[in-house]
Amino acid sequence: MNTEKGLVYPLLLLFLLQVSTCLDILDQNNTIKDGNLLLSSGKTFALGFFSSGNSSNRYVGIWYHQVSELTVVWVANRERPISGTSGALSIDSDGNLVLHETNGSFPVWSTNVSSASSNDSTTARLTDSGNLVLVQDFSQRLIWQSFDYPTDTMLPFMKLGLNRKTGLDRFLTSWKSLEDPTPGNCSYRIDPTGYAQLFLYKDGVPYWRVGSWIGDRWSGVPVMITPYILNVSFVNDPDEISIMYGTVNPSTITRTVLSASGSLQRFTWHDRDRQWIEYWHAPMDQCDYYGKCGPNSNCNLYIAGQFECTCLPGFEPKSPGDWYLRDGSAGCVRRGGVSVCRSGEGFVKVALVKVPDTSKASANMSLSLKECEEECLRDCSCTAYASANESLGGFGCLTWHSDLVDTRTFATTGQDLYVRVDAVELARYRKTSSLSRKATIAIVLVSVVTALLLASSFSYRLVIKKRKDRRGHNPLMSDIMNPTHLDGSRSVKDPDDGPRGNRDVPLLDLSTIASATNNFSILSKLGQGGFGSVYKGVMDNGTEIAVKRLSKHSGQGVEEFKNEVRLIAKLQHRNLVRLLGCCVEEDEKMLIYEFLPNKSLDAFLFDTTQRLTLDWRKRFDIASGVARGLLYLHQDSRLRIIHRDLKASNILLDAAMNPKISDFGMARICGADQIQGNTNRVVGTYGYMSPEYAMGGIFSIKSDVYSFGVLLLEIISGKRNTAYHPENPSYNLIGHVWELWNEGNCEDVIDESMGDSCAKEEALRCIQIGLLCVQELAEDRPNMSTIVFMLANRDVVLASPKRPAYVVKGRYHGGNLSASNGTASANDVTISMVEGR
Ligand SMILES: *[C@@H]1O[C@H](CO)[C@@H](O)[C@H](O)[C@H]1NC(C)=O
Ligand SMILES: *[C@@H]1O[C@H](CO)[C@@H](O)[C@H](O)[C@H]1NC(C)=O
Ligand SMILES: *[C@@H]1O[C@H](CO)[C@@H](O)[C@H](O)[C@H]1NC(C)=O
Ligand SMILES: *[C@@H]1O[C@H](CO)[C@@H](O)[C@H](O)[C@H]1NC(C)=O
Ligand SMILES: *[C@@H]1O[C@H](CO)[C@@H](O)[C@H](O)[C@H]1NC(C)=O
Ligand SMILES: *[C@@H]1O[C@H](CO)[C@@H](O)[C@H](O)[C@H]1NC(C)=O
Ligand SMILES: *[C@@H]1O[C@H](CO)[C@@H](O)[C@H](O)[C@H]1NC(C)=O
Ligand SMILES: *[C@@H]1O[C@H](CO)[C@@H](O)[C@H](O)[C@H]1NC(C)=O
Ligand SMILES: CC(=O)N[C@H]1CO[C@H](CO)[C@@H](O)[C@@H]1O
Repeated sequence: MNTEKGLVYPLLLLFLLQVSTCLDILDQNNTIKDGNLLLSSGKTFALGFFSSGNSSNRYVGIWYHQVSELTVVWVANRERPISGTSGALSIDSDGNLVLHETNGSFPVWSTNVSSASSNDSTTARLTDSGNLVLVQDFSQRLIWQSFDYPTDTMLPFMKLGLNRKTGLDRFLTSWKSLEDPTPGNCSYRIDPTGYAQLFLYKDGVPYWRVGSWIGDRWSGVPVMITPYILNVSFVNDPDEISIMYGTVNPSTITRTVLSASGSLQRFTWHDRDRQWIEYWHAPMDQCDYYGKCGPNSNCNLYIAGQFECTCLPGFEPKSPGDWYLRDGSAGCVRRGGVSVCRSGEGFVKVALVKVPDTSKASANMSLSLKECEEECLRDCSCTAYASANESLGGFGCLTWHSDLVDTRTFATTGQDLYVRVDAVELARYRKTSSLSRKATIAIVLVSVVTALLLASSFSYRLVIKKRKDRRGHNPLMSDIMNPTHLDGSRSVKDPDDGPRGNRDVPLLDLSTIASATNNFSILSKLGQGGFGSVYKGVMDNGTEIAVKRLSKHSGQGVEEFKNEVRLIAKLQHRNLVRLLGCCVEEDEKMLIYEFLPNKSLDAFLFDTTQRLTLDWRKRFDIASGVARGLLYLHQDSRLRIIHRDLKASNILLDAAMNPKISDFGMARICGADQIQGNTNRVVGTYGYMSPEYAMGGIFSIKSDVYSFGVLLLEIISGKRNTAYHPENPSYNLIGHVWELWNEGNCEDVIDESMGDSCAKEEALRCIQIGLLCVQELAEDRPNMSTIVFMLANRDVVLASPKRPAYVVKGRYHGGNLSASNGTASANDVTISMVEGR
């Protein structure tokens, strides 16, 4: 009897839960019991009771009603869960929303608005943006809303920030763990002190500084990757200081979550895959962590992908011993024995930075940058200045009067910070900057000459700017580059590695490789590339490997080579070929990769019979995989690798036809001198090269985006970019696609051999994405995260592509030459210096 009862009861309960009542509104006459739901009018959101993880604790929360995965965006009683299913949410006689555990007992949770108790009754309703609102029936006055009490999720149209009138401060607080809604240790809020900033705090101290709103973005987020998804409105007036996001496309389902571990993540719901896709997260790299390098110091990422602390101009390490041991946290102090007060001092510009913490800075929006300098110079306590708002070419004045904390450099976008230095330091910088100005002029001249050469002859002579060797200038850097303990050891180890990523790269003997490849016999040879030959090998244990034997004349030293390999070997992603080891012996340098039995993408795509095996779905998956691999190289890996030679023959396919990018990081491994290779050409393949790269040797992540665009168009069309000239021999595939695009005949581009498998609309979208990638101006091209997002989300409205650039043999079809070279100068040269290493 007993056992039967025990069985029937849960079944009954289950039944009750399934036939749960759904309400539209909650008023004095009804109650939401455990199992009932309150739905928003468009049924987008639901409010009800839920449990999380294995716990039997019940919480009242709001979640997406139409998303198949239970995704809670708000919790009422996060601090006081209900232990059984006896909870009930109702409106009490005061007009407040109250949650009772059992009838009549003291409420577990309440909206607790004192002014609710009036002669006017109230009604609670859930809006389609996920806001639970409590409104007086007669006056229609909003007396309470859940958007004012956010938990860990920020939804579109929800405001974060301070209402200066009422003192209400809205901020996110993480859950305690993935399964426990109790408030955790992380928060995300606006700090209004000084020049207001947005912060992510962990355990009450700053963890990541998002920075100030500087007109079009946050100072600590170099690229707003969101314009396709979210638009931001920032308000700072006497009434309030707040931010709010709106969705550009109303049908996009997106949320921003502060995870229990302190990561701010943005997701969109991808209906086809029935999953949330993260399209952005922060903090993203070492330099994002607040004050990583201590005061008066600057954190850089770009050299060897590691972070590097450098003292700001005029400062020196406070604790040189720690500094050499790569602990920069003590920061820097002003060089001893110098005066920066009325003794010929001045300012040195530090470009492309996230300006220091402004919570103690003063702002005066009515000053220009020039006036700002004068103001700062006049005041001996002023340590630095910068413009406060980057809109309209920069205006407003920020001045710092104490330590400069949490400065970092970005690769592509950043502000200029002017740091006060003494007269001697100033003279030193004046000298170097006039030198570098000369260098810039030389580069522009070289580019123009190159362009002329290109235009007048059919031969390509590509010039790569000689990178300045910055090594040795910095103690940390030399430590990375000359790790003495490597000598004689049989494996290359990263001294910086934490316990997690501690992976040694095996150093293999030349004899082992020789025997695996039959002494590099011609029969084992798989191919020949710009960097050397590739052989197939079989190790004694039967493992198949691919051996890349680099051509001998590389300007790089052995240790340097090993270091690069060590770094590259750490990149792991399902869309990258895995580097298994290396071999350095007798002026031989070899890289050992996993062997992939299927051939490269070009062998399928451009072969009349093989291409039949590539239906649309496969092609789309290959393109998406390549995009994700490239995104990882650009953004998610610590190294920020620019591939520079992305093309169909560098995309290998595994047994399941998953794409794997090969040859990434070759420019690093081989050193800059190797870039020109033995064929007198820049690394990179004609047809895949962006104009700024082909013409001026200027490469950036946007050059890879260009190559990706070409690849995408090739995948859709099944035709090589270079080999395409039906009517007009001077046109390549891009020119052809662009022509059809303008005529509205893009369907003609799609490879017929895909037959009915082709989802025409999706293919047309991909063509548009491809055209966006090959736009003439690098800044117009989307970055890889946007591309991944656009590929994954069919609802995203795509921009209209502008005219592409197509470089064909001997001719450059695009805007006028001087303009494209002129705009490429200052910033892009910086990019090549910064990212080229
Ligand atoms: C509740 O029910 C009573 C009696 O049916 C009705 O008079 C009253 O208007 C209802 N109140 C609300 C807020 O609907
Ligand atoms: C939840 O229960 C399952 C099965 O009993 C167990 O494997 C899992 O580890 C539990 N999860 C947590 C967070 O306790
Ligand atoms: C309501 O607010 C008062 C004071 O602000 C507080 O003492 C009380 O505990 C609150 N009640 C609930 C249910 O939160
Ligand atoms: C409630 O009382 C206020 C005055 O205290 C009055 O102005 C208002 O009309 C009343 N509302 C209702 C619905 O009776
Ligand atoms: C939160 O902070 C407290 C005190 O600083 C600490 O004991 C606890 O481990 C932290 N919890 C998490 C999840 O980090
Ligand atoms: C920056 O300037 C622009 C243009 O005047 C303005 O719209 C924006 O609100 C300003 N931002 C701040 C934070 O002052
Ligand atoms: C975002 O863009 C949409 C459409 O362009 C617009 O309706 C909305 O007001 C904008 N929202 C914000 C917060 O700027
Ligand atoms: C900003 O600078 C102007 C010109 O120097 C000055 O008149 C004004 O008082 C300053 N404003 C603030 C808030 O300091
Ligand atoms: C009026 C009413 O239903 N009271 C119940 C409240 O809950 C307790 C225990 O859960 C019951 O014993 C009461 O009968």
